[in-house]
Amino acid sequence: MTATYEDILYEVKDGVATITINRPDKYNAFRAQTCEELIHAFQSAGWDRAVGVIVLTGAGNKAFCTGGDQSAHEGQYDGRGVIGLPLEELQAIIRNVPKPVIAKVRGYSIGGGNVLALLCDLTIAAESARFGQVGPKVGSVDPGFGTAYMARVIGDKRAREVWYLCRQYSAAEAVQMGMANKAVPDDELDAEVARWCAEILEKSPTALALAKKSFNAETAHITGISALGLHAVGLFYGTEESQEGVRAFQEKRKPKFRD
Ligand code: 2NE
Repeated sequence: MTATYEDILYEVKDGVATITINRPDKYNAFRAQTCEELIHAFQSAGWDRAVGVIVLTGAGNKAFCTGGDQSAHEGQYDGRGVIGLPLEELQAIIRNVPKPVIAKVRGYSIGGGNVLALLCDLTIAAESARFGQVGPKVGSVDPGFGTAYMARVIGDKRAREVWYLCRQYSAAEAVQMGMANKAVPDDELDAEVARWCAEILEKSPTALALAKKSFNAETAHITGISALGLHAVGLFYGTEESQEGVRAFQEKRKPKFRD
């Protein structure tokens, strides 16, 4: 069955499934429907024997993904799940598909979008890429894979800096801190990712699946932290403090959290 998607593009070619978030006017932010479609596409690619590697990317050159769609967010997002997004399922499927997933990052990789890139097995970035978290600037946080797993990937002190200061980091800085594997000039990104895919496709699929599952096993407990944390975030979204963060972003002004 071929699925019809509105928010994403899905293509399988020469053993590579490419999943593209296709909302460039929203800097590829995800709404609930985007998450549902991504889950479906990852499930299709994950169990399609013709697919050996999955690439996640964003349409256009402005952004890979900028997290939850703030225009679909008024105390909650617009779908199911404790925060109105099936985010736990989306994060889980990226980890659970028995194939390497590569994040191909151009432009902004921000907020919940950066957590998706973090969860991919590998990240290849264009030099234009900008990485960062914005949750505490907009009354949110991703307290599970966004925080605890990030600390596992880039180190505890660095992860706290990323979340507490909400700065942006260049592609070169992301490589230096271990948030990305490689940075290349923008016009070489597609070819570089294709080379990584070709090398992976030469390897034993079962050995790769076992390697991926064994890497994941060590951080499997974060699923519990995430479930608990996102329930708390669902409650936080009902507060004036969180809603001030969303309003400030929509009104393009600094939030007044301490009034
Ligand atoms: C991405 C960034 C840094 C870009 O900044 P700048 O200054 O270059 O552009 P601007 O004007 O902020 O954004 C350009 C256009 O893209 C839209 C903006 O509203 C703007 O639209 P127009 O005014 O031109 O019409 N845009 C960008 N990101 C959007 C988004 N996520 N949703 C809807 N529209 C978006 C800057 O825009 C930025 O910092 N964006 C962050 C947005 C954000 O708050 N994301 C959610 C974080 S929380 C999250 O993802 C999350 C979580 O933490 C926990 C659980 C689940 C989700």
